Amino acid sequence: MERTLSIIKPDGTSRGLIGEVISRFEKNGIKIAGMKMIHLSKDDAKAFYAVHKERPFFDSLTDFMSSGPIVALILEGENVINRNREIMGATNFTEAVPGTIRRCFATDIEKNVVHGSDSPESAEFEIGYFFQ
Ligand code: 3AN
Repeated sequence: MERTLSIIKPDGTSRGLIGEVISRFEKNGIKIAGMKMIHLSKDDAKAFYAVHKERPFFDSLTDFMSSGPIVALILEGENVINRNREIMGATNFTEAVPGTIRRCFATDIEKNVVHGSDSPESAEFEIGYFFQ
């Protein structure tokens, strides 16, 4: 059994996609083991995305992630880190597999509705960031 962190980003919450995203996880047999709605400050977003601090999109990404409420979810299931990445689709929604969350709902490479941990190490850090 594995755990990962998913986030429904501000574009997802403001566009009424919370239920849609959660139902995709549950229909895939993934258990929701924790859930929190939070409005991150700019500093919170910078701390969460510290791994990207040298990237050119860091300032814009942290502005976006602190622009409205998000929903942080702990997902639990077998191989759930990789399964969640498959359900989300590629970072760039134009390259994402049809039927994935990002392909269906993302509007640009930044506003791509969901986040998901990409490794066991990042899952541990990211779950600990939101759920003490
Ligand atoms: P993923 O969320 O698919 O793991 P990362 O970790 O490379 O992608 O990037 C984190 C977030 O940064 C993405 N979800 C997206 O919102 C944003 N992002 C990634 N690449 C770009 C880019 N080239 N331009 C703008 N924003 C980006």
